[in-house]
Amino acid sequence: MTDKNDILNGLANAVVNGDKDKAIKFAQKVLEENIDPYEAITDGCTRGMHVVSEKYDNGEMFIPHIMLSSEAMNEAITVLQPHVDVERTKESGVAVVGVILGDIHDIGINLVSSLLKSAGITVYDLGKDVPYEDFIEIAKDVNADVIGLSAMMTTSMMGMKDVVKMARREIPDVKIMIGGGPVSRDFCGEIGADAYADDARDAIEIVKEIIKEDRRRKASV
Ligand code: B12
Repeated sequence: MTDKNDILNGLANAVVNGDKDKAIKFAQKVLEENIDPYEAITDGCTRGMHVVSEKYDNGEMFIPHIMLSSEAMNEAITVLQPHVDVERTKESGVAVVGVILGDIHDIGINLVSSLLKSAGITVYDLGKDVPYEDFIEIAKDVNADVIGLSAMMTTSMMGMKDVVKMARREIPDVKIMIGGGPVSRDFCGEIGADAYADDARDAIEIVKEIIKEDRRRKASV
């Protein structure tokens, strides 16, 4: 039996050090010791990534190192994510998600996307650096209920406003949910988006609620 804190600290350190093998090893230990895998993602991997960010801000770490940390984090998430306990929705629903144009930070949206799939939602994940009109075209083609937009930079997040405008014009029934580091509930209100979540688990609950509400509304007309 190993102490939970040691395992979560080990995972965080593996991310900080960009050590893929250790990240996988500690992620496996999380499962062996029945630690909540989502807690390990937030309190292990993401905590490690915050340390990386601070070191980057202080000039102690540079981009090549952050890339190694990102890879280590992704490896750990690949082991942990299938075991995250997500309640499946009874209704079927469709989401189109992606990281907005000019932005290549996709760790967060990958997590949102895979948890949505685990919850039973059909997900079209457009990846990163996605042109605004692609969100609209694909959402139209697949008859989406929700578009999930991610941005990690103060510059790229401004494009969310354009996507909301285009969506209102072309697919007014589709709800727009936004998230990512610099995004906030206030910003969501300012650009006229429908929902904001600061974490993948909250995002799943919001999407389920949007779909439930939509089906209720359609049944009553
Ligand atoms: C990893 C990282 C990188 C990696 C990205 C690898 C990858 N595949 O994603 C690499 C090294 C490539 C990179 C590059 C750059 N980066 Co960088 N990066 C980071 C870092 C350290 C961590 C981001 C991360 O993955 N966090 C972990 C995940 C799990 O958290 P998350 O993304 O926030 O996601 C959660 C929530 O936000 C939410 N969520 C996310 N998306 C969505 C979407 C929806 C719909 C919902 C509901 C919820 C939701 O749920 C997620 C899970 O719970 C951040 C620092 C930070 N503190 O965030 C800087 C940071 C984002 N990067 C930054 C910068 C400046 C850059 C570069 C421009 C650097 C450069 N000079 O080249 C380039 C950008 C290139 C580009 N065009 O995008 C800045 C942005 C500053 C700003 N205000 O705009 C930051 C904040 C660093 C800093 N302190 O300055 N980066």
